[in-house]
Amino acid sequence: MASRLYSGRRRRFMDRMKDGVAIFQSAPTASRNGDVEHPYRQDSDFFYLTGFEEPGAIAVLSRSGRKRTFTLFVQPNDPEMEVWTGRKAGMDGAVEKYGANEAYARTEFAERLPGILTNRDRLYVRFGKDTDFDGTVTRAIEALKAEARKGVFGPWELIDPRRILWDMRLCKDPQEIKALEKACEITKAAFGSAMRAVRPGMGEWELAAVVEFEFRRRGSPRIGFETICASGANATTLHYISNDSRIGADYLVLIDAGAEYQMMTADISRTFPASGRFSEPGLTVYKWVLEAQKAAIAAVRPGVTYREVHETALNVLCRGLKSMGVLKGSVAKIIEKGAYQPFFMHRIGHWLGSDVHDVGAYFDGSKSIRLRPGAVITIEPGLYFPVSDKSPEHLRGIGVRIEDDVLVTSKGNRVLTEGLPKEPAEIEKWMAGPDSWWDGLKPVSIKRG
Ligand SMILES: [Mn+2]
Repeated sequence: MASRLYSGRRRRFMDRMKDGVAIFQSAPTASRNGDVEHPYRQDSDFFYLTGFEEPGAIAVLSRSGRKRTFTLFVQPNDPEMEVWTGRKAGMDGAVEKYGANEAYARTEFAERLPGILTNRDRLYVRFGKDTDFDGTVTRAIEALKAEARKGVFGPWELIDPRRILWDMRLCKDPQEIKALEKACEITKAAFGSAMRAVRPGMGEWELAAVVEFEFRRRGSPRIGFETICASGANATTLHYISNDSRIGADYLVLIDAGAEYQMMTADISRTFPASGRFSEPGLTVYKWVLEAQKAAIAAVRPGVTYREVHETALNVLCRGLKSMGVLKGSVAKIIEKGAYQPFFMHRIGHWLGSDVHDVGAYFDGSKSIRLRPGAVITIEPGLYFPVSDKSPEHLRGIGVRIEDDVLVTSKGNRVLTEGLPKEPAEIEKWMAGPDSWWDGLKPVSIKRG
């Protein structure tokens, strides 16, 4: 079943490539310390085309007229090693489970590559990630060129396959959307729990643990990126991940986190008061960010440029900065001079998918790209007032970001993270909810009835 999904993607990739060979490499393993490795996660491109999650693999796609083949090089079965590491797919699994036409041991790749490339015009390959792999490929090409007098040639054209693949990955297929919906559902539940679990005086690390605990127990194998749990002035650091301060009673807490599910990650930010009640001046800042976020979401539809969505939010934020007395002059002038930049220094959002900052172009030449149905974009305006004399005194230490995940549909958009409170009154009501998260801990992995 699942293998059909990946064979469909391979077919669509090969439809777009010219006659030739395309080679993809799995993600490398990474040493952590001693003989311990970091948890393994497959390369997003490799997974997209193969569904194969083991390290030490290479996929070869070949197109020659109407003939198309898929070859996998994998780690062979090794009963002695598998006592330690668990069962591997091996060559049989590569064929039976992953739909390869042929499968070989990874160790045979260098030896077989010249044969694979013989008299093929084009090679689609990504260089620059692994010098051993790069060397193997370039040696094979040079070896074939050395045989020119025998009528043998190797690929003349080297093409980066990401040009095709990243365009494919930008517009999600139904299975990707389904996985993303589940990732969003898990992430929403975790944020809901965190809002009810927060207590003044608690460590940011503990609140971050609540979020990740909810991710894991709801079936997410891993986080999509490091959890940001930033209270008070820490929220003015965009990618604050040390999560090692205590949450003050009058602080706002900014959580930016995402669960991964079937290799797709959600990415949500919410900002809420540790006390459960918003207070000034944080509330006013919050309301402006929320208005900007809603305006930007409303602007998301096919044909609109990324830049237009960004500027929709930017306009509202600049009106807010003016209204709060942070900046003076007309909104047009504020934007022209970039006077808002100390307080809003990032863009409206990014493509979302298998990578949190997902692949796909933002520009077509020098022009901002137009949104296409199937693309998923985060909409995450923020206002940040670092503790410095650049910020007005009464706003120092306030950081607010509100982020939802928005699918571009044929007619407009669908917010995949819909339903997680973000209106101030909704947040307060949710946080005052009757059941304490701490008392209500029950397993979710046991199905009853
Ligand atoms: Mn984001």
